[in-house]
Amino acid sequence: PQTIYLSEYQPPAYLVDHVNLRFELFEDGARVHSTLSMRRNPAAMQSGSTLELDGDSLTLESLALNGQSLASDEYRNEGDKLVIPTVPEAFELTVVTWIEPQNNTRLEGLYKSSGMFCTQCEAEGFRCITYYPDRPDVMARFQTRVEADKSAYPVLLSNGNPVEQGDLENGRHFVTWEDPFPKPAYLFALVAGDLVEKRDTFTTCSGRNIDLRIYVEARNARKCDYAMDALKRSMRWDEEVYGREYDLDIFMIVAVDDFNMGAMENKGLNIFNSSCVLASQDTATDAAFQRIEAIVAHEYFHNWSGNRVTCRDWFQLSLKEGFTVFRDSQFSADMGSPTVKRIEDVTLLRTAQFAEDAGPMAHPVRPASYMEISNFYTLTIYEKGAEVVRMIHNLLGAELFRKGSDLYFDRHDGQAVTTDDFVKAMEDASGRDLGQFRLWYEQAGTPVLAVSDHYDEVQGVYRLDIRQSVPDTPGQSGKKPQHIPFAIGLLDSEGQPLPLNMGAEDSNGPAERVLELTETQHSFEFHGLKERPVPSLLRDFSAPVRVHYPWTREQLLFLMSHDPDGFNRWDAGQKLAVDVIQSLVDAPQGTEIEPRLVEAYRLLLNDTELDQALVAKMLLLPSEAYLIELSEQADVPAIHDAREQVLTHLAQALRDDLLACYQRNAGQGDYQLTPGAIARRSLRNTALAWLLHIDDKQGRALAVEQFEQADNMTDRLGALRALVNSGFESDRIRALAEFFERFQDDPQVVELWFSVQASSDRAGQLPQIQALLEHPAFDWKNPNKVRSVVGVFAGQNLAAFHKPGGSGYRFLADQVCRLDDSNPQIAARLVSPLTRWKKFSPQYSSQMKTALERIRDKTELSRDVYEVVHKSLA
Ligand code: B3K
Ligand code: ZN
Repeated sequence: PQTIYLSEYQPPAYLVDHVNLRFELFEDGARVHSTLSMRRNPAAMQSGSTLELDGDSLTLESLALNGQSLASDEYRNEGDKLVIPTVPEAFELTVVTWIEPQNNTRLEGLYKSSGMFCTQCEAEGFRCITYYPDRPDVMARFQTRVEADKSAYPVLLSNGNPVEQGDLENGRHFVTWEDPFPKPAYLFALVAGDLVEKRDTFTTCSGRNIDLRIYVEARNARKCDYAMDALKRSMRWDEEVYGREYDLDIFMIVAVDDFNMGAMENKGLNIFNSSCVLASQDTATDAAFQRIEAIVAHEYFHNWSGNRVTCRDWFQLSLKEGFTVFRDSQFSADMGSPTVKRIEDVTLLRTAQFAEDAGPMAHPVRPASYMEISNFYTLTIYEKGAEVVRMIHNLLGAELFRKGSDLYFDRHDGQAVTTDDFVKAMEDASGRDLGQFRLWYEQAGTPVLAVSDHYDEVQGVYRLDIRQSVPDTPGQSGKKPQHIPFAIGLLDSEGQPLPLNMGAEDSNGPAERVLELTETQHSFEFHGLKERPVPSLLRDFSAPVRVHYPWTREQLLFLMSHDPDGFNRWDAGQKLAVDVIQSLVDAPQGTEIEPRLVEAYRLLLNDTELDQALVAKMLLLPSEAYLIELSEQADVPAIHDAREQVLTHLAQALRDDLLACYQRNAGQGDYQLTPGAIARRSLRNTALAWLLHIDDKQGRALAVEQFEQADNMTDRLGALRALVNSGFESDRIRALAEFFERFQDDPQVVELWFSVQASSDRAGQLPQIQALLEHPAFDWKNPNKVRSVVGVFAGQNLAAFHKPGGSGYRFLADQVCRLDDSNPQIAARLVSPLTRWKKFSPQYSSQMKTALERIRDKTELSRDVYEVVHKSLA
């Protein structure tokens, strides 16, 4: 496969002003008639008059230029390109292609899912529909006529507004849609199916009434309310916080069962993976509701950050994704608890994005090259990209940031632009120089801050010395220091914030400062301190960096109960737990477990004053994945055992406190989705999990009762999970069977059922995983099912996956090879746990490498898997 370079970007040679599409949908295929009004791009760099269009898996039926059919020697069909050597300055091109959506297992372009037709065109799916300059900097107005059998496909949708509809011969009908906004082809969408619609309206800030519709299969009609509510809140929020009003008369969401990603922001017609939009109290967990709220918001926010202003090329993907993730996380923070949202975002970032940034696929937020763009929908583009925008927000302050975003939308409305254009708008609006800051887009790798401190008793001066380094990553070494906002505070021995006086004469300095690091080495002095302070570093995780500071357990315990920064309070607890667990890895049997950790958790369990949502988060031990990420040469079973040992010890020592916590937070009144109610459910389910972890009899009775009586999925699943992970084998088997029996007709719940087992080291050992793949409810063609068994096993059941002997690795390699032929995008994503092979101790890494080689040697490897495997082995 070829590598594509940002440095080789050239503007398109031809532009498309208008696209007229007509789809004839049939059971054995679809005929696509496309008429493109094109003209030479005045900004084109190359001379000549050759037109090249992209195509993939298309059968060309006819081709005409300005109404004249082209003879076979007037064009070349090169498989993935259609080349017309000579075209006029402006012309109309008519192309007819035949495609087979019913056989499309890649789920890119037009395909069928549970009997309906739907599309996924980002990044390069439109070329699977018709020949087209399939690149985001070609923006055109689309008119789309969809024709299909009326009884099988009563609902026919595309982007924009419906302008005409009617009946045709043979029981067929059509609807024509017109999208007034020029858009790149990746935002095109079409849906045809037997769907019911849930309607609502939204009145915009300028008083326009928008027709809102969610389309689902009839059986899901009762599962749309939450998404609709989230949509309306998102629309209001984007008006209030960003001044962005919706622009079409109608906004539609469609739920689709077979979908490679979470959702897609097609103009006016968002298509969602069912699991990211459908929810009801009895079928969706609190986490699922929150995910739905975030994704509905995310896709809606793309209407401005992505659609009205789009990407010039795919190297700029973070322009829309990083910014939009930042926007949706601000929204979620505003809807619930900001601290908890921050903890969740940072947990994902530090566990998975830091790992990506330290592995063979590490790439900058704005990559310089790729083979397959689908592989670059990564945590770095999304989550690190969002952190970069967040730092700009914090450096500028909310007001100037808003000025900057207004300028950006204003200046670039209707254009396809670059991350640099975004930064420039922020600079121009604020007057700040973000020159060095731009390195965040160019340099891969997580910067490391080595911090040490010194206290001069006589002078009353406390000094922080900070050394910055950015690690080498594939293809990049010798990096420059980056511009890092480093938020800090200092506490006295009572836990009171101290004024940060940076000059000897200062007094009454602020309690928190953002130190701006721009050099390799900085020293900061704080004056007028009567005692050695406790530092609170990188408050609220002000930058996506690793901080190394020689924390003592006393300091961490102190911060855990005193830091006014909620995030750092949580983080101190995590650091302490990490330290305790790490000290047990490979320690002799019977090594004492830090008694102060137990006491800290006891305090937490009984703390009814502190925000319960924060308490719920603080009680969760750092995950195995995070512990692996922090270690040099991970021995997963050893890490797993050490963590289990701590959990067992805590549960035994705190048994009565856990029971009390459970009772105190037991179900009260109606199910609510407020942060307080969510926190209560989280607390009681954590307590239950811990009690069952030590096979507590009373805990077992509570779990069985909760499992049977629960009026919501969070509690039912919490009880199921606790039972499944306990030693009560007959309860586990019975609960799993009952759960399946009850919910077998609901695919979203069946996915939960699969993943509870696949993530459990009791119910998810390899033979059990293999049995799940044979289960009648499992379906290789459905990405959610594949993820909930294979993905969850390799990504969350780490001790089972890394079982000595390498059986887990061989298993994953086999599944990747099997999926590569049908769905390369999903196959490439599944490889990810193997790509980090260098991170593990030799007995594991050599077998992981062997598994990668097995995949490499498969015949006819897709470009997607090829890139990931070859880069990992390089
Ligand atoms: N933009 C889509 C992702 C499409 C991925 C294509 N491989 C969803 C989102 O980020 O909103
Ligand atoms: Zn997005």
